[in-house]
Amino acid sequence: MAALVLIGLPVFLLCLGVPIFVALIAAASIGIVTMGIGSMAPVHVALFGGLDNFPLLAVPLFIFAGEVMGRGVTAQTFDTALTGFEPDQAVLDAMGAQPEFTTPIWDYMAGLVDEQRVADGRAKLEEMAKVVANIEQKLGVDGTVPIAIWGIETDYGRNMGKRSLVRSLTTLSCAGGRQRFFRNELVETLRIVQSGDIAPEALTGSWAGAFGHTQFMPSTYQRLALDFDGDGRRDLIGTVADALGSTANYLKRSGWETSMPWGYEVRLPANYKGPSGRRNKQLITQWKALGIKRVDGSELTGPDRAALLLPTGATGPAFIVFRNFDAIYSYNPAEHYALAIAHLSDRLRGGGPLRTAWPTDDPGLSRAERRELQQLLIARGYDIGNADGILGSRTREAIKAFQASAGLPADAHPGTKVLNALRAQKKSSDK
Ligand SMILES: [Ca+2]
Repeated sequence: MAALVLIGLPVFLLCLGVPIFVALIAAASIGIVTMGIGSMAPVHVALFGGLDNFPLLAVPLFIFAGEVMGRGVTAQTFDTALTGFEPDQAVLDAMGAQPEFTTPIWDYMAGLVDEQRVADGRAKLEEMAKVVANIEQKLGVDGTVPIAIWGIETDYGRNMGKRSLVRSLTTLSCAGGRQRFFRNELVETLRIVQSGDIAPEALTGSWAGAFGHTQFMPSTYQRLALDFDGDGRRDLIGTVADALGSTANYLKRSGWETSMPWGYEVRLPANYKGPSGRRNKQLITQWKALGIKRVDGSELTGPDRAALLLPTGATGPAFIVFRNFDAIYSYNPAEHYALAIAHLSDRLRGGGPLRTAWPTDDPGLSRAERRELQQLLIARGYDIGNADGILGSRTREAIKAFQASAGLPADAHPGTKVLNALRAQKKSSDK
């Protein structure tokens, strides 16, 4: 009956051309009679929320309310969380935005696995030694991998995202192309609020609803989050131990094999033309027979089934990867991402940089170098805002203009070449 009134009546009245607020009031009146005041939270929200500029959102919000009530979220939770709700246009813009540039893997890796992130991660590994040991003992997962995920997802908790999860997800539940997906995430968010595990005002994250030190989605939280420090709350924002333990639990549930490597860098025989690809698993003996060696020249070892990963074909770094690589991949299904996590975890354990160079004459920049590049551009009078290390369209335009003025190929690539050219010009002008 509740769903019928909440959904059916306003939609029916709207079809007849009745204005939205009249339809809602009508539903409210009948709702009060049939369901009691407590269930009228969605009406309250729809009528008194900040929907002035988005009147059409009242309808999906209303439909959503019916769904929420059926899934264990109380009217009080809904009302408290959503009264005064104002849609966030920036969130819709972020969802609609296309990536501006394609980033070559050498740029991607240079920014994600730079010396600063390695040094910070090694310090964190020491600081969280007890948690890491617990992860290895209780979950059987290599503790450096959740630390690496932490470092790459939020720079060890520095950038967890400041957008209200409820506001972002309510906006995406009512508008845009993936409403069904985001409605489910919103329901799970409201259930987190209702449980008291994380205070609503602390529940902030990315525009798409990922939150906490390692950026869980709310539905993932409900499935996999652990109270790893044992204080009675699963708090992935306020408690690093909970975030790391939950991330390790994610890896475990994704098939992590205890005491096994994710993989390692290898060296191909000359003119290698054999199979490759993450899904193309073969016996390790078959890879050996093709002449593939570890990068230090030793024989391949590890689990039986392995794949050969060639991110830039036969000419760049090559990797033999095992099932644990797939577990990392499942955290964020992109091979470049999984490789950055895997490589950073090796670096945290004391390993060095990749031995094989990427096939480029213009390698990528660390975050410190990106900021330096921007500072040099600003010093030359280019208006690119702050030197924040984010290489957006203004930085690219400035690079292109500088390249043209310096007689370089104007490819706008924010790499080592343009940085060195800027450094050289500064040196000569400093004299
Ligand atoms: Ca806890």
